[in-house]
Amino acid sequence: QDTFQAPDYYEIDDLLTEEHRMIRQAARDWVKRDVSPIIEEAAQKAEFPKSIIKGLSSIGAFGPYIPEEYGGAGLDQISYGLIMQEIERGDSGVRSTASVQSSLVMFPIYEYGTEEQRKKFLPKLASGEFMGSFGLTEPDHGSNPSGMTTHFVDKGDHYLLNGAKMWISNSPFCDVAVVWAKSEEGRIHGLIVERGMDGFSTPETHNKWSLRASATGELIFQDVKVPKENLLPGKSGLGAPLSCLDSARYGIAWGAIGAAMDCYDTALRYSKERIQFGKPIAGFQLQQKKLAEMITEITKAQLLALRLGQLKNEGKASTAQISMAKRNNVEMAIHIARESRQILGGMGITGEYSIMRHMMNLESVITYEGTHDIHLLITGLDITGLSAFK
Ligand code: TGC
Ligand code: FAD
Repeated sequence: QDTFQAPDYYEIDDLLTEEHRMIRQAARDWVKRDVSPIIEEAAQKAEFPKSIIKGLSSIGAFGPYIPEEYGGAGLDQISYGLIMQEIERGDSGVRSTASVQSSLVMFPIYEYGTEEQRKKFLPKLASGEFMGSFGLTEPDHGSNPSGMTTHFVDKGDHYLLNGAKMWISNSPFCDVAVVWAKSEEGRIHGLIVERGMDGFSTPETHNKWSLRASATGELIFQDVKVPKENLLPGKSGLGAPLSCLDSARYGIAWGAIGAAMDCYDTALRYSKERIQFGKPIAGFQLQQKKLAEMITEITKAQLLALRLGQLKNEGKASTAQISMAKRNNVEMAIHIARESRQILGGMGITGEYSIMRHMMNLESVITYEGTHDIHLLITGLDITGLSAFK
């Protein structure tokens, strides 16, 4: 890892500000110091490394763009992207933890919460004192969250919540969960459910081959009494959780570049050092084709992410544009991980190198936050005006 150089084939760094570069460097240094040395063992043991929580907070990864008065880092969208890129260079599961905390928990509380909710939860989420999870997916409703059955009933002084969420990042250790559930009228609302509420449990999902250093689990609600002040009043309907996904998907579009960079960098260095048939394998045309295609795809992905960041900063990025970047960049990364793995031959399957871990992680990343197929259909709808979902 010591020799890691971030590929910058098109001098994209020149388009960043000094502040962007400093923020990226701080994140990169932290990943190198506190994540890279421990992450392989954590993944092998399938344990979430709680030791990283403080560091994630210190580099601004919890609420990068949430205003400082609520504990956030008050940064722009490109800084947010660069932080996600550096974290995912370390591990997609670590980036997941940050994505959920920032875009799926802090964002809805900031955007749709009351001032009391903001003050109560955001500073503690920003510092990592509270960890959050986001419950949208259910056992029978993944790509089609509008069909969710988790629901709540108005009981006068509280809501009574019943149902179950599945595949929830951070659930096993979360202090708070932003949960999407239907009212008696069938309208989707966000509720803040707190650990310790009777009837609320968070069993962990075991035996994953992917995102092993991230804790995934369920959120189960059995007659949970949720105080009325825990409803997010600012927005209802499926658009509320989908707008959170816009923010998280944007971060993933950058994050995937980090995983791809790490795989490319590892494969490039290995191929120059590994001698077969009397010369470095980097000198063989088939290996050069792989490496040349990798740097080309990374460069295209960097440009896509940066332009999207500019649009986001201007408040102009559409859901469809974000969706395209998430889909393209994650597919790019998973392809590069697979090609890099081959360049390392047998060594590529070991934990001595990060590639196989990235490759397995990216199988989740290409599925969560909308599957690759769903994102193709979002673009399809955008360019044809015809919905192919239903
Ligand atoms: P559709 O009819 O398109 O939309 C329903 C309503 O929502 C509005 N809307 C949006 N509003 C704000 N922001 C957006 N991005 C919005 N997109 C849509 C829309 O205008 C409509 O409003 P209204 O007033 O007309 O009702 O909804 P649909 O049921 O047809 O579904 C569309 C579809 C399939 C694209 C959507 O359901 C979808 O994206 N499905 C994929 C599900 C998904 O991504 N789940 C992610 C779960 S969270 C997760 O994976 C976290 S992993 C995190 C980690 O570990 O890093
Ligand atoms: P399904 O929706 O059952 O899809 C199965 C297959 O069918 C896919 O290939 C899909 O592309 C395809 N398909 C579905 N509908 C269509 C269609 N209309 N046209 C064509 N093909 C279609 N969710 C949360 O709410 N919070 C989290 O924190 C969270 N974290 C996650 C962490 C991990 C590690 C994983 C794996 C998932 C996580 N998810 C989370 C859930 C994730 O968002 C869902 O897995 C994802 O949305 C897909 O849903 P599904 O798994 O039910 O697949």
